Amino acid sequence: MSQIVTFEERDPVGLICIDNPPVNAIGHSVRLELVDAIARAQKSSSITVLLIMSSGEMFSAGADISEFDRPLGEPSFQQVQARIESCHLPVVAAIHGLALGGGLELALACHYRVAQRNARLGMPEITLGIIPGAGGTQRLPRLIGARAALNMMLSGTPVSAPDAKALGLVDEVAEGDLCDAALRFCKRLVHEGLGPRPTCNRIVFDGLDDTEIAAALLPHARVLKGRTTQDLLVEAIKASKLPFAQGIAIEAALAQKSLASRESLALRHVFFAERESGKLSGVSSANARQAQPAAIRQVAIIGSGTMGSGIAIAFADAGLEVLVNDNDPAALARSREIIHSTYASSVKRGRMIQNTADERIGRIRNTLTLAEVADADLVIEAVFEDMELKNYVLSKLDSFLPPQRLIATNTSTLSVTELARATRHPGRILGLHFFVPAHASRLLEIVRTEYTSAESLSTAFRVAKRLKKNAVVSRDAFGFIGNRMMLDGYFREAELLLLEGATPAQVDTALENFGFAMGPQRVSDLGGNDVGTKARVQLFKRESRPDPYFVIADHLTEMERLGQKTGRGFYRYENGSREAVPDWEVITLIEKLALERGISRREISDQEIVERCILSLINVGAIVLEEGIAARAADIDVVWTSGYGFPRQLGGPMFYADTLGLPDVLLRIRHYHKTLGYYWRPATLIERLAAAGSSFQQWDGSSVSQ
Ligand code: T1G
Repeated sequence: MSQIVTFEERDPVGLICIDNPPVNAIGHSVRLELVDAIARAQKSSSITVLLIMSSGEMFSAGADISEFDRPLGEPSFQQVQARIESCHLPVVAAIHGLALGGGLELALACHYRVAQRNARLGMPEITLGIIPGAGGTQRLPRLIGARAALNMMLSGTPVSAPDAKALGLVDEVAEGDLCDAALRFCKRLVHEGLGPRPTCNRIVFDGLDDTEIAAALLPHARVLKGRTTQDLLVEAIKASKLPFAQGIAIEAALAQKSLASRESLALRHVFFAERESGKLSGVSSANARQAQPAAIRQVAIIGSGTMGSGIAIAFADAGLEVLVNDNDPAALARSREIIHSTYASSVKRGRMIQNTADERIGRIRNTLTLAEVADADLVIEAVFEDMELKNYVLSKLDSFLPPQRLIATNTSTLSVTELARATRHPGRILGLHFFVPAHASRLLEIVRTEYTSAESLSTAFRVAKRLKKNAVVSRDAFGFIGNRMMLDGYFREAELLLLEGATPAQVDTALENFGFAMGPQRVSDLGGNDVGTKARVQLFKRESRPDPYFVIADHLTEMERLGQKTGRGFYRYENGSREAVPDWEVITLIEKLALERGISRREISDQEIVERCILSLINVGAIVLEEGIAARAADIDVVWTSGYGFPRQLGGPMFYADTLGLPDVLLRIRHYHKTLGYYWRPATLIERLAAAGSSFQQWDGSSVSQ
């Protein structure tokens, strides 16, 4: 069995190195071998200081998350750390790349820490719905204070090595080769006669009263909405004031509680779902898996509207050269303004320094000449949503770009198959469906057709990874995955509830209390009701839908109530504010539309609103799986949690359905099928899984293995 933890003597230093690719996760075998290496070091007569470091990309991404669903084998983290902390030799951790979660906690148990200048150190456990469980809530406050420790653990965002030094988290920021710098540091310790310095013996130098805790929680309120992990975290950090043994016992109990929580099960599901969805292996045959992605250095965007400009920013942010083409100089000028103002607001919000903004803007060039995109490694068409225009652009590109060069369309409604079929090389055409705002939304739907080649798919996956976006493959169909479920399920039901008596504010509030970042009517007003109407007109060229299907939104568009951009939509927006004010004119319109359709209006409970909107989402999601449009239920969860604001702590609509239990889900869907009509016909997949006592997760396991 290959060793993942090695030990060598470099007198007077004992060098322990972790080598567990890809992220040096500290799983059971790493803990076992660490204890063994420490024991060997302690037996050695020649070494007087111990150095722990890792090879590969990073120090460690923490505990092995894939081990969480089973009892953790001995030695535990605490046992490994006790060996380090009580070691009679001074123990130094040398940190490069990332030291996250249990990885940082391992370093905290060491007596000294040296970090490479570009290293980053963080406690991201809260993003997994857990609290640090390897002493982090007890040792970090002892090093940097309770307030700073709470902030680091609430944000989950790593700090840079220089900031860590300023906080007192690391003792030295190393320049140049880390191993050399760390060995020098160790020898200096020996020379200066500096011995072990157990972190557990330190005292927390500051306190945390309720005002400070509330102040610390405030900046994270939006991200932590509907979450509970932060409460356990505060309790654990408060315990750091107690003697270490007591505090660590309290942390262990709270960590166990967080690990068993539904919130953590859901967030861990999303963690792995996001990693699985981005793999070709999940969506193609064995030989296709060998397909080599093309190298992408320069990207060209055809069409400089809002989406085109946002996509250009996304690629510039990823370090690529971008060429934006449009045949309208005024449009190119407007695009430039959008790009400049987007970066200006990032600088203003302190998310980026001016130099970086200038450098990225500098990477985006405009051209009026289509032929100039010939050297681009990838060309993305983002012109107006019109089949004829897109066909013209793709045929033009197809006529002069080399046959293997990937051409993508950013269409959200049109048939990618039809667009591909109109070219000479349909295999190199696919959809790259970005979401508004294209530079910030984490979701990218990769739309494949029956022609799409494995090379094109593999290149698209590489592009998504480079853009740090969650890629999800959709077969080409009406609305792909996300919009299909939104239109035929979630938003549709929201509109019908309005016709039956609920108000826009009631529907939005009910779903925001459920956990959505923003309710459907407010989202529609933000994106523009006209955008929805135009998209449906295009979609209906593929498949139609019977009335009432978005009659309210389409009437608002006719009335020029387009949403925030016109100050009136489902709500009124006074003087350009984003605050949604209910508007009786809309209620009057809804009452009229309901009367015309013989729909009787009644009191509707928030519970019914949430149930109907979420169950319709789940039901259409199951149909999308049945039709093979999405490959996995977990992919649908990635689409909705990273692109449509579905609460991550519920795991996405399909995972949520599993937590409700498919037999109960089916029962309620059948109830609505009886009371509301045909479009609530239960998906066969739900009927099958419920009858078999199975779940979407099990279905994924079986379907992927097919
Ligand atoms: N455990 C197990 N597998 C992990 C892992 C981990 N901690 N981190 C990454 N992987 C796998 C991942 O699934 C993927 O596998 C591969 O590594 C590459 O990851 C006790 C309890 C480090 C920033 O929350 O944020 O410590 O798909 O595709 O984009 O208190 O991974 O190839 O088979 O994401 O370069 C706390 C989680 C754990 C960090 C790298 N740590 N990881 O991103 O690569 S809880 C975290 C990340 C803990 C203690 C507690 C990212 C990354 P595969 P990747 P990347």
